[in-house]
Amino acid sequence: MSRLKALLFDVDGTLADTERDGHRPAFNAAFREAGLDWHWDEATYGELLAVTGGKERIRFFLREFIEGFNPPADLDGFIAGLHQAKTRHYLAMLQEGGIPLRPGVRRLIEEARRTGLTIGIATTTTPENVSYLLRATLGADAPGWFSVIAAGDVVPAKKPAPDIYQWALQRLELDASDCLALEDSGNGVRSARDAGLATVVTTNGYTEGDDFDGAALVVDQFGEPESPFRVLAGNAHGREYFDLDLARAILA
Ligand code: XBP
Ligand code: MG
Repeated sequence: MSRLKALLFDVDGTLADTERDGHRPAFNAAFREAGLDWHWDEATYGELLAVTGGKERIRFFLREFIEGFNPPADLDGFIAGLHQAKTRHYLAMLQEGGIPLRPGVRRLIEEARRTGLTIGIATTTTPENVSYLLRATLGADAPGWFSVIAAGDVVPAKKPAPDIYQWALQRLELDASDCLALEDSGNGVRSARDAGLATVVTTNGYTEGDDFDGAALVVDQFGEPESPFRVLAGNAHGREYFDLDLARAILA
C-alpha cells in the first residue's frame, strides 16, 4: 500500500489563476514594448496554451499564427529577449499582489506544514515566477517551505513530458507511488501520469474541457469547508473539499 509522503504542486492554474490575467497581459506588454502589433486575446491565448513554456509558446505562435513571418537571423535570441521582457512585466504584476491564490491552496499548504508533510513544486514556468508568487501570497519565507522547486528549463522537455516530475522525485528521493500531483491541465496530468504519479485536478476556465484521462479525481477547485468543490470525475471518497485525509484516501 502506498503512503502519502509528498504533495507536488503545479503552479500556473493550480496555485493561482495566472494565465488569463497574468502571463497573457505580460506577453502583450512585451510585444508592445518591442514595437510589435501582436495581441493575444483571451481566446487566442486559450489555443496557445496547448504549448507549455513561454518561449516555446512564442515560437509556436510565430510558426502557426503569423502568416509570412520573416524570422530574424537570431530567432532564439529574439524569442529569449521577448520572453525576458515578458517575465519582467509578470514579476511586477506579482509584486503588486495582483494574483491571489485559488480557494483551498493556503489551507492545504498550511495543513502540510503543520503535519510535517513534504511539499514540492513541479512546473513549466520560469523559477522567479514561482518564488515571486509564493512570496507575494504566502510571505517572504514561503519558497523555503518547499523541499524542491522544479521549474522552467531545468529539463529541456517540458510538460506534457514526464521529465519535470521525474526531476523533482529524484531530488526528493521519493517513489512516484508515494506522492500525489496536483494539476489543472491535460498537459499536466499527462506529465504526472507518465512519471507514475496519481493526480488530482483542479480545473479552471482554460482547462475545463481538457482530457484528464488517468486522473484520480477532477474537481472544479480544492474548495473550503464552507464552500465545497464540485466533483467532475473520479472518487472523492465522500469528501466535500480537498485536504490531506482525502489525499491519503486517494493513494491508499
Ligand atoms: C505553465 C506554462 C507556462 C506559463 C508561462 O504550464 O505553460 O509556460 O504559461 O511561463 P504548467 P513562462 O502549469 O503546466 O506548468 O513564460 O515563464 O515559461
Ligand atoms: Mg498548470
